[in-house]
Amino acid sequence: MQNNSRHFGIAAGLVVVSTFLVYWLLDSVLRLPAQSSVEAVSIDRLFNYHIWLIAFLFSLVVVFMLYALFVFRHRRGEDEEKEGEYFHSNVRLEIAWTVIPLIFVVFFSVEATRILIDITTPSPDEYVIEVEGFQWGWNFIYPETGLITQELVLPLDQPILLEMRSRDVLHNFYVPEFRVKQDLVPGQTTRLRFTPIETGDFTMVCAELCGFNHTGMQAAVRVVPEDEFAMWISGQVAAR
Ligand SMILES: [Cu+2]
Repeated sequence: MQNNSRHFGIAAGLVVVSTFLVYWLLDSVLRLPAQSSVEAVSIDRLFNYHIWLIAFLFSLVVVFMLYALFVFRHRRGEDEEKEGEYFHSNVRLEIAWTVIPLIFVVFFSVEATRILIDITTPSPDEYVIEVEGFQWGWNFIYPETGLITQELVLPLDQPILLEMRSRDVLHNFYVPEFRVKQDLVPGQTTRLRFTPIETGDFTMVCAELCGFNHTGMQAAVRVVPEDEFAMWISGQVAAR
């Protein structure tokens, strides 16, 4: 029994070391795009918790398996009939493997719900832009002026509400740097909220397989300071 807890202690230590190593490896391989919206920060935090949990669960399984394979392997000259100690049930272990996953599941449910509520709650000063998706392109309609463009220009630090409709089949609005994502559903108006926090050029891609030219269904997205946005709007209106 003394020996069992020593083996368990070593394996547990290796699980901890392996968790950090696997996390570091996944974090270096899965480089995420820049965080260019307010929402991206909390979505990435949740994503990061998942990567930690994945690193831990992977280590838990693989370390115990490899430890058993190497440390308890059959050695030359050892008794062929030798078998491990037989035991039936282990109440402490069973309680642990029920309660610990339960804590994780509850934590993830609460945290995910909290973030979902946070990123979908309307803010009072939203700037509304209508989005129309079709096979295979996008129209952006600025309701205040009736302006219709194929490039989505957004004011910096301004909460945006997209009211989205599809002319034909399912499409999906997705700018990787903003993280948020929403389907366009024929016959419905779907809404997407985010606040851009970085100026620059981005690419919006359709993220719902929608036919032959789905991969070409992209649109330029440009985030500019508020005064530049006002100038762009008046310039576009004047040029009509
Ligand atoms: Cu599409």
